[in-house]
Amino acid sequence: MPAIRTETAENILTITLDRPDALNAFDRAMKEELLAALKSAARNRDVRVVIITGAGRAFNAGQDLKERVAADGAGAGAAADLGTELRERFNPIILAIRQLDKPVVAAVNGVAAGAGCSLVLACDLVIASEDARFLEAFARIGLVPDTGSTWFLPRLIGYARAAEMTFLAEPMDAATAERVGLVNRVVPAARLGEEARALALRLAAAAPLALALTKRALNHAFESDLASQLELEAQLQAVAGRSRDHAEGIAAFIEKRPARFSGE
Ligand code: T3D
Repeated sequence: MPAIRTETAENILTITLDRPDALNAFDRAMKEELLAALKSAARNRDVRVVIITGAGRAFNAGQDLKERVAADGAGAGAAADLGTELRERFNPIILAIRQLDKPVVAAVNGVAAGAGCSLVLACDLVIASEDARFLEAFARIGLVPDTGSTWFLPRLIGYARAAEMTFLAEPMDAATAERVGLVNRVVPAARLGEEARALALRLAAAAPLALALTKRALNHAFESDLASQLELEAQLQAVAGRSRDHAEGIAAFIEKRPARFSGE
């Protein structure tokens, strides 16, 4: 059985992590299927936005610890080279999200723990149900936060909060996550699907090339000094300024009508 479900409609690819009995924990199949879906989204011009969500009551509980124990035999984790697992299976997913030149929205329906929390942090926008919880679970099992958590967390919520969240490994509720800037907005559980879709539709109607170039600029922002970032903006704007979408945006403004962007 596939570990994820995918559906494309109205230029939105929805990826549903689909192992609800294991709280959608990452087994080998889920890692491979999620990476394949993201790569396919990169190639597919019909896809303008990606939503990642979870089936059942959880978003994702991180690495499947039962699969890890089964793979290690009685050694309960001691045998696996987790560095290799990260380099070969988890990290490519995070890089695929950051390098995808389309917005990725996490629709967090429940608990996001371990690498599941990291997955949320890597997305461009996060919309969370009131039931969502965010747990940097790693310290509970004697591990270091991985899959990008140590990179994203201090940038998103500051060092002190990142240290508290990772050292103490206590869940953060949705309201707190919204207040500290870990998520964009919190909505009632029953409305998560429609709110995520409404947000994705707005993104799908925006100029695709402009969003792609904007994501590229934002990706660089934390790494560059002001002068370099100003130069990058100038280079990207030169590209955007030559696009049909820019001409269409201006025409739509003058003609007082909604713009129809093609991505060209
Ligand atoms: O190993 C490597 O490859 C290195 C990379 C590591 C990346 C990581 O993600 S490490 C972190 C791994 N994740 C965790 O440590 C989280 C483990 N889960 C939990 O702490 C809790 O389940 C939750 C806080 C997420 C939710 O708690 P709760 O009380 O709502 O649910 P529960 O009763 O604990 O879990 C429900 C079922 O899901 C249960 O199965 P059962 O007893 O009904 O058959 C539980 O075992 C299963 N489950 C939950 N998390 C995982 C899992 N099964 C396998 N792996 C899991 N991660």
